[in-house]
Amino acid sequence: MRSFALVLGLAMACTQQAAGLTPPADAAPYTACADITVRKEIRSLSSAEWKAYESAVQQSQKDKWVDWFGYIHNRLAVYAHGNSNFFTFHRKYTRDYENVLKKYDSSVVLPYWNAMVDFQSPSSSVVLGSEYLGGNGNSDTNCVTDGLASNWNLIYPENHCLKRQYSGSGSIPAWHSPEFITSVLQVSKTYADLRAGIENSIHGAVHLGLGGDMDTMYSPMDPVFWLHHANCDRLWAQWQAISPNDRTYMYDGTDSSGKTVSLDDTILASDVPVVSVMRLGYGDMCYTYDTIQAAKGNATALVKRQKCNKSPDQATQAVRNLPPEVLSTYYPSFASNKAINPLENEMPSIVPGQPMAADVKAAATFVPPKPNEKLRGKMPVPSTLTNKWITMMSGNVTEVREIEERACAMVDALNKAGYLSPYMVN
Ligand SMILES: [Cu+2]
Repeated sequence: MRSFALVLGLAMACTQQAAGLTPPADAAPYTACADITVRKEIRSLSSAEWKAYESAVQQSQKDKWVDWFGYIHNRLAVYAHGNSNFFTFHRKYTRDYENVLKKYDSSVVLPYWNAMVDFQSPSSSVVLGSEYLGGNGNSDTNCVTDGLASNWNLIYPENHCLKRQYSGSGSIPAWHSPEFITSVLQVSKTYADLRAGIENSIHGAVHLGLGGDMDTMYSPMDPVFWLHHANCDRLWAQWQAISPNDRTYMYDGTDSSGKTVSLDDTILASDVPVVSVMRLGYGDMCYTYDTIQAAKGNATALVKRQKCNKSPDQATQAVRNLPPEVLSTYYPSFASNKAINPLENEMPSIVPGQPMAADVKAAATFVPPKPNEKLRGKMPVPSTLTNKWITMMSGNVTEVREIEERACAMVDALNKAGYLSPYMVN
């Protein structure tokens, strides 16, 4: 195994010492990054970007970094899940892995996977296709035999092949829609609200739906983990950016021991304070996301996608036309008549079935599918978390079930209103 000291050294070299506590948003103690890279949705990567990413990931596996990150995650299971450490730990941790990839190729930027747009039929996503991250494991052994992680042999916690075992006998049951996550972004008033809303919904559903290694505490060994966690991190960053003055340093709730969290808590495995990861674009957090950049008006990556797809405004309009009582319960920002803040709107222009831009030929001829009229009022309720998973995640069953009830009630309300999700095309 690669030396642990090297990893810690890398993590520490990339950060600075804490200079103060509870800084207001306009007085960050970390210096602004000279270069800020933009994490893009995986389907937006060019062929060259995809190849560079794939190659760096392969090398990180050969050099056993993948095993190392699996080991760290397993060791910190209780600390990092089911409490306020969830977002802060995983932000630092995914950044550390991205920094490892940059050692192989400094041009590499971690992509994210917006799994919500694939909610109706996750296993049909091109992201889980054999040219990209690969699909379900083999029916006998559950070993993944296609895609980026095809036939990966891992040594932690013992010698094994990378496994996936879709939870719906050969496919993945529906998970959380862009409509639900849009609602979570709009109704969450505190950091703790948002953490509970994301960790217990799409976060858990993707882990459980893919199964195999993703359904263990060494789940980072599956490359899907990083794209999925970048997506969760994006949702936090986007929520912060909605109201940066209040939310950049908003950190509340409790940690795994029940203690109220603080910005000067140390993030385990990296020894940096929480305050150092709160603000993207500062310290070692030299990245942002395409959706945040687009909201600020610098939208090159998104504009490209919108050219061939329907305007995201059309998708949003369908939600805005919901009855006022549904809007005020689930979409308070849409209910108030003010102009829509794109950061509060998780209805992207990516559509199910959309090919990777890296697949130049398929992308050029792609015709976005129309929503299936027969499914009007028939949005599926997202899958729920198992007790086994909640226990493994040190989750709070009451908190999880409350989020699940909200998800179910929202789907009911949308269906009663005769809503047809633009992402339901099958
Ligand atoms: Cu985790």
